[in-house]
Amino acid sequence: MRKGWSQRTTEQLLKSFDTNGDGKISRKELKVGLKRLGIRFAGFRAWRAVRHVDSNGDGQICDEDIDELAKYASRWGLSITI
Ligand SMILES: [Ca+2]
Ligand SMILES: [Ca+2]
Repeated sequence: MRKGWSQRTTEQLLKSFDTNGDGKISRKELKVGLKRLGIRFAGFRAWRAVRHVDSNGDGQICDEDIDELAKYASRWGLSITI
């Protein structure tokens, strides 16, 4: 885990991936967001992440899942530049 990593900032970053503004992050939105950050294997990571954190199985990351996603995202070494 990197120094200076803050879960709340990560959550805000992840929420900014919600491009259609429905309050949930779809697998596609996550993929696009990760790509934008220059994360490699964005599609694969997005797929794994949604499978891992999606609690109700609708394929979308909603508010209650985003906490888990932020924890999960720390594995990617997300560096926060917002
Ligand atoms: Ca969305
Ligand atoms: Ca869900």
